[in-house]
Amino acid sequence: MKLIIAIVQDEDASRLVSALMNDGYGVTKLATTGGFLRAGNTTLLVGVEDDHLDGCLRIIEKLCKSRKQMATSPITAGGAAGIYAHMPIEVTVGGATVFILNVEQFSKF
Ligand code: 2BA
Repeated sequence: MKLIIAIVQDEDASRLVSALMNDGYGVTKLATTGGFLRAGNTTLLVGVEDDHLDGCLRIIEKLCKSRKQMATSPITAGGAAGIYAHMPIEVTVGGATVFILNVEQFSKF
C-alpha cells in the first residue's frame, strides 16, 4: 500500500476530490499554506493499494493545472548595509507536488 501526499492548488481541489471519490479512492483534504507564496493550497492524503497507484496519479495529473502567480520576493541590496527591497516576481505553481510513501501498516479501529 502507498500513501500519496498531493499538494494542489485550491482551484483544482474540489474537482480532484470529486473525481477521486467517484473512482473509489479514500481521500482526506487538508487546508495548507505554501511556505514560499504564504498562500493557501490544499494537501490531499490518499491511501491506495499498489495496483491502483498509477490510476490515482493519472487523475491527479489530468486535473491539476499549472498557473502563473505573482509573488513578492525579498532581495538584499547594498551588501553589509542590508538594504531590503521587495521585487515582484512571476512563479509557475503546480499542477501538483506529489510525494509517494510506502505504508508499513494500515489499520481502522
Ligand atoms: P509554495 O511554497 O507557496 O510555492 C509556490 C511556488 O513558488 C512553487 O510552485 C514554485 O514555483 C515557487 N517557489 C517555491 N519556492 C521557491 C523559491 N525558493 N524560489 C523561487 N520560486 C519558488 P510548486 O513547486 O508547484 O509548489 C507548490 C506548493 O507545493 C508549494 O507552495 C508548497 O506548498 C508545496 N511544495 C513544493 N515543493 C515542496 C517540497 N519539496 N516539500 C514540501 N512542500 C512542497
